[in-house]
Amino acid sequence: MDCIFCKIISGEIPCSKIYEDDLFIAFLDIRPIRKGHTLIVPKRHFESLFDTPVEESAAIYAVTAKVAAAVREATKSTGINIIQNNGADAGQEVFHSHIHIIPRSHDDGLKF
Ligand code: DGP
Repeated sequence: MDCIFCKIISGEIPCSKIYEDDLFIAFLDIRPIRKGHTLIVPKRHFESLFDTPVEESAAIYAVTAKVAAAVREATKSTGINIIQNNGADAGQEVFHSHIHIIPRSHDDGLKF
């Protein structure tokens, strides 16, 4: 399967990894909206939220909360957006399910 995130998970393609456990990996987004923009990715390949087992979705949220706290601390952010794009019409570009952690600050100019 030609999946860029599967290649990152297998180590075929490098990434700036900031967290890993048996089920998930977190690494910096290659096109960050803000410094510290991080992706949480299940190691098993699911296309989107809709084919991810509910237990894995629950587990990824717990990991996201933990990693988001670390990202907030590391970036000295005063806010964090948690975003998941599901489907091309929702802006999904990589069809391996993932969650974005986007650090925010007052007057950072972002509008979402
Ligand atoms: P989405 O639009 O939700 O599918 O977001 C996909 C994100 O993945 C996008 O913000 C850029 C990021 N991305 C794409 N290719 C790579 C890559 O090779 N390495 C890393 N670190 N991030 C990537």
